[in-house]
Amino acid sequence: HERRLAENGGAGLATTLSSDSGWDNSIDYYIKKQLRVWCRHQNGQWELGKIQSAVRGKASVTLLDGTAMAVSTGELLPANSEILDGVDNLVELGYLNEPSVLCNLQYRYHRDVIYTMAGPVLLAINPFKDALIFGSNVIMAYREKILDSPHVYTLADTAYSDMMRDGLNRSIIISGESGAGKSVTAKLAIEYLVEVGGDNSEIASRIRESGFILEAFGNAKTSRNKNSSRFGKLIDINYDAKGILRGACIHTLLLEKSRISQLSRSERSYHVFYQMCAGAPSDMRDKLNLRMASEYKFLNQSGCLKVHDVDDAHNFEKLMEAMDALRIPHEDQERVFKLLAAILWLGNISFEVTDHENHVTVVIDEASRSAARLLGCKMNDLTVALTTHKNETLMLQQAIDTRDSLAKFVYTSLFSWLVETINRSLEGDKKLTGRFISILDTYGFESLQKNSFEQLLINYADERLYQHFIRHLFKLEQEEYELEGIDWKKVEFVDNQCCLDLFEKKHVGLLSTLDEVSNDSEATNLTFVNKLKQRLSSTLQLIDEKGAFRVHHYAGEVQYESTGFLEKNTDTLQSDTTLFLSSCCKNFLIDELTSLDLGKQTVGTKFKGQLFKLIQRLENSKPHFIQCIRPNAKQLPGMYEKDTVLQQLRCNGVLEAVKMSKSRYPTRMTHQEFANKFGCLLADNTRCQDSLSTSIAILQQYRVLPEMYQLGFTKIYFRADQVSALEKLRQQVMQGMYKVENRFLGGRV
Ligand code: AOV
Repeated sequence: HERRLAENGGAGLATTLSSDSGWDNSIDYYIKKQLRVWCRHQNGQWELGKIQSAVRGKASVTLLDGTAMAVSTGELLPANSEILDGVDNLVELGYLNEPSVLCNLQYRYHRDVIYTMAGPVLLAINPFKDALIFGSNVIMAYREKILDSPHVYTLADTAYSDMMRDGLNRSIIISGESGAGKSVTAKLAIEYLVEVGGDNSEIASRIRESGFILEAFGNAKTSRNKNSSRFGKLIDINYDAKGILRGACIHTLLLEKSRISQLSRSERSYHVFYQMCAGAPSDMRDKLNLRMASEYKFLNQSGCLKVHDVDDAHNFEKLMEAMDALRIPHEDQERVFKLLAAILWLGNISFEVTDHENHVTVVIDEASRSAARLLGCKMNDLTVALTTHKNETLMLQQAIDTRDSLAKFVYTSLFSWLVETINRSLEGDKKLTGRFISILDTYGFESLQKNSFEQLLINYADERLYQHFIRHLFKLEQEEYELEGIDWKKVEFVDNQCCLDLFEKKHVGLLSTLDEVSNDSEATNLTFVNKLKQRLSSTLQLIDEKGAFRVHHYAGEVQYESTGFLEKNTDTLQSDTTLFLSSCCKNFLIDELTSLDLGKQTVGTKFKGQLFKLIQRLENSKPHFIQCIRPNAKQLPGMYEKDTVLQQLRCNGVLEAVKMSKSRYPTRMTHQEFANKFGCLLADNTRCQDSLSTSIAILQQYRVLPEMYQLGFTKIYFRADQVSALEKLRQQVMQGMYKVENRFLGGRV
């Protein structure tokens, strides 16, 4: 009876909440045995209790604290028994309803156990404090299997061991909302993978230090995360055939550039600016004419210059050390800081209106002089570049946009140069070949008060990754079962293909529409909105005439303000500014910079291209998934907000993955393989001609329970651990320890 209940209860979240078939009939059983149930309060929270009596849909329940409650039986759900409190893998839970899952994770979280397996997926709940479960000693313990509880180290170890066993590349894909802990988790995985690769301490330390540099240049404080990655990255860790670390290579996804010139309230620009302003030694300050962060408009506009518990000056020292560790030459380092200071001074440049048509000229002051000097150009060239376009004098707003665009261009080019430089340093002595484990850490889903083009791209990337997740965990497997004609109850999951089509469809998708409008020089934001109107779909909803629209993402609905989309997508000023840079600069990285980013593609198309390349790399490897969860919105330790967790569990597909692994057939072999391998277990006179009949004879003779396997058209599918007993027997036969007889053995294997 309990098993039947467990099967019903394990049928997944949606079903358990709407209809727990079998549950109604078993309430008497729960009363008789005084088993625990979940009881929903009026405030929506679930609490544990025991049913005392139930009549016509009304139950009287005693909660664990002794309080009596009268509820409708619809507000009750079966709870798992105490022995299942805090299980390592959610698959072990008989009931997989929402309160059971939430409670299991909470039970662990309050004991500082932040990792739990959800079938094949590792869940990581952000502790927002040092959980003291990381570092060399812990790595060693996991490596030597002294510890084997769910952990990012266990997952990394499996990826490494699997790669060594079969020689195939692996990937570790880390998802979760902004602030859920993806970057920290990626760092821990890398730490482990570097350590197990032994023996190459030089490369190992370069990989570690490169993370710090990229963080300084690519991370910033946002409203949701004080160290938010504003770019996506895939890092390939490379090993030789013996499993020794050889090098690494980093691929990045578009850095958010608007942050250079525009900050939302209480957010910061990239860490490196504050680090430099706070920590540069005096000779460097003189050379760069450097001031404190509060004196630069690009930094002081948001009213936030410091991050709690972060020592920018100290981090600047660490940054310099990291650059040294990567052997970035000192001249290049100097150039980098010169460009950073130039960007800050650019932001302080102001304009003077010279006529009634609002045409402007640059104010010649400390800001413009410093910017010109640091960029290495003549004052006049800078003035011309900032105030004219195709020989026409610009108006105030255009000049400001040109100035900001120049600053953004220099920064993003600098970032690309840095990634290339880091990659050269991580490449080791030869070109990287051999095996890889790739770790993917991108920006997480964002739904802010005001969402713009940047959020649109970030959330699009998140959709693509979710599709990768469901493709590997559900789609491919279920397709195979269908093709093989297996009797299989389909696991329902949210397929976001519709939303991806909205973005990607040729000619009519969001990105194509945006490009089409961007290419039309007469077009305005309204043109874009009107085009959207014609192409609306079920996942897109237009909100107002100004161009606000809503997209139904798998992770939630987001409203975007389309103002500025066209400009951000085309980056029209780029070719002019690039021309200026290449004509005026002598002693900089700028030669490299200008050659880097000259493509004529729109930002959206380029982003899509980069994203596809990353996904393609992932497709060529076997994936391991980690889902990070943000337990509260305040970034505080010890605070587990059930609603916040639930909202993430409901859309990230994890519970469906558990359900899937409960009913999966993980071991599979073709009839031929099975017959060849285990044919030796049949006596000569029971062997058959064809592999299917041989396979059936083996299964019958050794009485493998019918629910433990399924016969497909070409393959046999087994539940977990079913083949190992046959495997053992086979070995005994091979070693002559077991003789196959021409009769049934009379027992199950
Ligand atoms: P994210 O990568 O998911 O956000 P982070 O990895 O930056 O999130 O984590 C946010 C913050 O949570 C970190 O700065 C740490 O303070 C804390 N944290 C996360 N994981 C751990 C851990 N395992 N142990 C201790 N503290 C942790 V974004 O990059 O915004 O999408 O773009």
